[in-house]
Amino acid sequence: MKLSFRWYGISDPVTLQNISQIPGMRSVVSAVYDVKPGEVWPMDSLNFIKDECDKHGLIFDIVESVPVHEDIKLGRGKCDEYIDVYAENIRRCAKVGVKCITYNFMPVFDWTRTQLDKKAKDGSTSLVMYFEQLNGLDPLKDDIHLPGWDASYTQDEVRELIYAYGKLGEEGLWRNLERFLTKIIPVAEECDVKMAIHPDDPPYPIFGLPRIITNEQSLDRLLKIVDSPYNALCFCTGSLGCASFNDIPKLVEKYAKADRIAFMHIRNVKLLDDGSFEERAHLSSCGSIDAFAVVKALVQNNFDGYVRPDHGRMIWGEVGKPGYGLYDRALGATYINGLFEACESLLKNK
Ligand code: DNO
Repeated sequence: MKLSFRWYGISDPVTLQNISQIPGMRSVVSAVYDVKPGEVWPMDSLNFIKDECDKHGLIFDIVESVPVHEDIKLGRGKCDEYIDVYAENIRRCAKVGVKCITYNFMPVFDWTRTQLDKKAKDGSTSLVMYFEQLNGLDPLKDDIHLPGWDASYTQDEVRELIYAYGKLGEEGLWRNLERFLTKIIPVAEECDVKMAIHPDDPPYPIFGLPRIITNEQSLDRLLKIVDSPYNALCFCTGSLGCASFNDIPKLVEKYAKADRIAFMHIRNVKLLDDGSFEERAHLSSCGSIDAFAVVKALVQNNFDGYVRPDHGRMIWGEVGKPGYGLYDRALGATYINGLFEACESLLKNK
């Protein structure tokens, strides 16, 4: 496996030097953040990230994310033009050595949480999603700004998009994903860049918006749209794992065996009785995900893709981007290294 760490660029309080000091760290996961969805990424910006990583002995070979314009997801407006721009961005990323691009096909919003700084008994804080905080909110009526949502939309734009997605429905969204992938994957193949779709987080509809990358059936359907190793998964244990219908180690085993996982996001969540969840430390005993079983399934299937520790808690007084501080993610990386070392040596000596 190739260990990686997400870096939000030069303004990230977590520096590349910090990242390079984490044992076993190989790759940097980053993106061009100052360009809107649907626009071409300047080569200068990509080269800048690459050069900065080079200086620190790290490799910039994963992008997370090249965002998919809402017109592509809705199959309207300048959809085809935006798909061409997307293809050009794949080519440009490939030019600086990128081998994997993560994206998602979630309508309007990326991940959804109701609070970003829920304090645990030990004083650490983490991201949580409590249904009791969500219920009763109606985005068509209320002025809602949930943490993590793109603040660049006005409330009227959000309402218009929610109506449009309501009309489109799940099958419409699948159709548009198919149109996107059948054009994009041949370019990815040509450029030797694996496209890794991130599952919907959480993997069920929120506010009636369709969500389609949610469970085994939908992952199978997605992979069949274009049956190519370049049409791959970013398997996020925390996103798929916050619904009790997903058996995470079983799914990892299935898709690792089929060689369709390009990128693993490893983190832990604690599922609560009403379906709410809290993000927890990476260690299996801290939450509902069996990280050992996940890593064992990867090692048994000779997984050689990318892995990154995902959201960490805020600990030791760190101030920074919720989920993306240095300390708890570095602990996660070290834990992941330990699991891989143990599983690899157990398997070798068997
Ligand atoms: C959350 C991340 C997601 C992910 C995108 C990929 O922290 O896992 O925002 O980067 O969904 O497009």
